[in-house]
Amino acid sequence: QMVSQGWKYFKENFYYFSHVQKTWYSAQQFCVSRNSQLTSVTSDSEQEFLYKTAGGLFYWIGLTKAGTDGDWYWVDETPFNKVQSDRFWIPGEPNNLGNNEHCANLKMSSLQSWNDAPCDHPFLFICKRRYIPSEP
Ligand code: 2F8
Ligand code: CA
Repeated sequence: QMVSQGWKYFKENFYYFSHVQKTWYSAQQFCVSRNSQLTSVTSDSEQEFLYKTAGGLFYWIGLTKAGTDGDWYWVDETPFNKVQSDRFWIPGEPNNLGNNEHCANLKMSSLQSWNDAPCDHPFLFICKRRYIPSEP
């Protein structure tokens, strides 16, 4: 049923690749309205699934900055592992261009695919919702 609405299943989660562009927070609100959140990324296989499905288009993911130190965190409350996540940034990113790039998107069709960009810029976006099939 979710599949017929465009959701794609991968390893215990459903993912929704939007066809319209929204700002980061508006995208997150849309995801929440669909019982989901902007996607976290916690493994090579998940990153590979996402960039291959993204097909080179730019998509917001659920990574943004908090606090005075500007530490990155996942909006779905998955703990952000900086050491394990560093390899997913495009070389030279995050560069906080114009001191105004506090949200991250998937930009390249590669394991090194993340860029930080202005949160108020409209991009496509990816929602993620946990789904574990249970016995009937
Ligand atoms: O060259 C990398 C640089 O490219 C763009 O700025 C020119 C990106 N801006 C947006 O996506 C809005 C930067 O984030 C990126 O670092
Ligand atoms: Ca950047």
